[in-house]
Amino acid sequence: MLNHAVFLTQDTKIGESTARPGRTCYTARQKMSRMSLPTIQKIRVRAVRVPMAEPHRTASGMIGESPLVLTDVVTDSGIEGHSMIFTYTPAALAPTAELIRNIVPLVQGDPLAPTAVAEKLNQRFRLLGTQGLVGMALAAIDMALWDALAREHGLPLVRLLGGAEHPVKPYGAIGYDGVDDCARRAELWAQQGFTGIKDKIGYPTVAEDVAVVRAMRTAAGDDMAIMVDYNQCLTSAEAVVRLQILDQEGLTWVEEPTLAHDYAGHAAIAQAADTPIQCGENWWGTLDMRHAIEAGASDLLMPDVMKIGGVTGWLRAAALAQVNAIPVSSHLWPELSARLLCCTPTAHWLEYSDWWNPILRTPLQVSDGLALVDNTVGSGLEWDEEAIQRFAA
Ligand code: SMN
Ligand code: MG
Repeated sequence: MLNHAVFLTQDTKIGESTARPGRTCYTARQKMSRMSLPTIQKIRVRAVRVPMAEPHRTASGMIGESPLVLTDVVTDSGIEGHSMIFTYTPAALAPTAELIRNIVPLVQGDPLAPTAVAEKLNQRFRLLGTQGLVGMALAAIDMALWDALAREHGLPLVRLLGGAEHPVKPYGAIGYDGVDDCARRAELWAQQGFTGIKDKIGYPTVAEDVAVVRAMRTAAGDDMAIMVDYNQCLTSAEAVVRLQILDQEGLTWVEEPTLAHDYAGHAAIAQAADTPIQCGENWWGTLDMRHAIEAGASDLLMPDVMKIGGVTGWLRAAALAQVNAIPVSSHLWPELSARLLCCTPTAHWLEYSDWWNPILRTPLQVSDGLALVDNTVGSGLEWDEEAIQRFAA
């Protein structure tokens, strides 16, 4: 129940009660929450470097560990909301954490109202821009605020957003690991019941790309949905040539064949290829997404909950996808993304990843090829404090 939404209409002030006496009985806690919104009291920011069991290789570089910034918003009602930001490289870890800390004074004392805070912070950073580290810092705060708001109401995030939990379809990730390793990993995902896998390609020749795809097909079976990801490594002209060959392989999508922000280049590739083009993990905010849709750059959409602007950005992206009738998949953040996909009208695939499990007490569970969205209160993040201390940066 989003009582505060009632208070934020134009003709009522925050904290002003609109309850009509005698009509409804409220508990003391409900009365409190109708009286006033909790406010942001403090924000704790920590950096960790979480080791990965195996490095993840792509055509555009390797991820050998997870540099994460953990943000905890504490309200004056004693509620804590958590979020996690992935900085890809340790070089960006300390600056991102510092940036979030520097933003704290701008929101301290503000009501626990994520979309209002997002509007305010986006306005504050208009001159600098909200891409890059600024966007990541704002998303850290947004995601933690939504978690806190759900906890404040004693609700799972999905229910706070008006949805109902249900299992979502995950796919497993495979790196740029060559024919034998990719086939072996494809078989492992199939054995675990996964119905989709995504592999990194962009080998020196398209013949090698095809060889890897065929080896995975043989290993995983004809029913496996196979996606491939070029991680932006081709020119659009090269991509047109390669995709016309890959069109024979029955792929579910080809991801980021060229530079993520080359919408015209992606549109040309999408025109030339039959296989759906998938983009989105590098779009900063819903305006990038709108430009990509308008350009015809992508047949499918996969916003990244951090780069798209946190939960607030995701909800807007989901609405944009719905009015354009385009399927939406997720990128990393499996716990939060699974919940958001439950509230996304055109939900498609969940990208499964266990990279951040070492610091989570309740990582996302997958059973019989489905990711299970449970009804725990909040957005599904509970810290393993001992592990966080061990991996502190
Ligand atoms: C990816 C994710 C995380 C690190 C590097 C690359 C990616 C994906 O492109 O789609 O998972
Ligand atoms: Mg990708």
